[in-house]
Amino acid sequence: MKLLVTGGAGFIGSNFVRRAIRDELPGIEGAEILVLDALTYSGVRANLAPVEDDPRFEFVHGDIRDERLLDELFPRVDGVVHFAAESHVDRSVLDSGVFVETNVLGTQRLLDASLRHGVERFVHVSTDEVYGSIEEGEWDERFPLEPNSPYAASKAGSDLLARSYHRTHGLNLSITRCSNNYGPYHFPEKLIPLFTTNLLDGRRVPLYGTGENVRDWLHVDDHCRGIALVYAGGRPGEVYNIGGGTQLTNVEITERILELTGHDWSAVEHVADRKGHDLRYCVNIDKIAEELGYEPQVPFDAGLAEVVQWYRDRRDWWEPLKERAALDSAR
Ligand code: NAD
Ligand code: TDX
Repeated sequence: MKLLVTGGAGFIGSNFVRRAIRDELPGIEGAEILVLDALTYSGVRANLAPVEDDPRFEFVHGDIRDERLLDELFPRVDGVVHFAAESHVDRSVLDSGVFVETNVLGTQRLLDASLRHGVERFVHVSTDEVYGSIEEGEWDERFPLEPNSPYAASKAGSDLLARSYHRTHGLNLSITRCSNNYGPYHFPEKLIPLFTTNLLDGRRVPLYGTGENVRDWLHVDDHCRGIALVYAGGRPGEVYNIGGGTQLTNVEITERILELTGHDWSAVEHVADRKGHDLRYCVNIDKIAEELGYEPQVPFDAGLAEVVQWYRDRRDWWEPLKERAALDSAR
């Protein structure tokens, strides 16, 4: 079996690829992996260094919107796991154009190529942010989609488009909607890696608004295991929530990172809130648990401590990325 993994040089996609090649993902053991990645600012080739020389691994530098390239690659693969996206909410607030281009148009190009070349299976990696924000209770997969940020709206567009290719064309496709991930190789613009690396450098961290917003933090290993289970055993046309991590307010997660890096609240700068900031996310995971036997395995406190240690050890990975980001924003 050969899988096309789009966005395989990003945070979650590269975790999926590294672990697939090491046969750590249930149901897809032995799979060959062809990564298609445009290496945007968040795509980092070094994320794939641990598997670069494996005969089951291949990398193609290219864009999911490039139909000619897709026609070259698709005859060589059996299935698709689609991670590639613009993924940062704050960037979508500043400029949403590329979010529509990549997340909506790019997904449509992949879906059409899948039909043209008769791929056997497609998993579309969506997000819990498509549901919007929920003050209390949990979303199950039947909740209406009420995305609030342009990022979430573009993901909802691609999620619904993916669903339509199953309903209209019978494409063997399932959709995953996961909560907030954390782990190594997380690009240092998102809360956990930004705060950790700033604090390791003795710099302050920007906490938006009241800090009372709640996120459900799941280790990236658990997310990727859930995706593999859905690829191997999920029902066509179905959506599967993935989550079941640890619910924390931003104040609480900040407190833990401060402790792990040896700082106190004087390192925190209270800044203006994110526009349209979702208050709370909370997914119900009964469906994937009952149908596919999924449950999260990484305990949050141990997982977070390991991740902070990873950032201590891997300045070689994150320092150049932060320097490049600083140069880009100065332009
Ligand atoms: P990321 O930004 O780290 O990685 C995105 C990858 O996609 C990068 O390697 C980038 O180069 C690539 N890419 C972007 N545009 C491309 C294009 N046009 N053609 C080919 N490649 C392109 O993002 P991530 O956090 O790893 O997220 C991966 C997926 O998981 C996304 O679809 C995201 O919506 C979803 N998701 C993320 C989270 C989270 O907490 N990070 C949670 C749920 C779902
Ligand atoms: O500097 C910051 N200060 C701050 O208070 C940043 C970057 C974030 N925050 C807050 C905003 C959120 O309430 O922290 C929370 C987490 O923010 P992000 O790390 O940007 O994640 P979020 O907006 O929740 O979205 C993430 O989870 C769902 C991913 O980036 C998405 O790709 C995924 O779909």
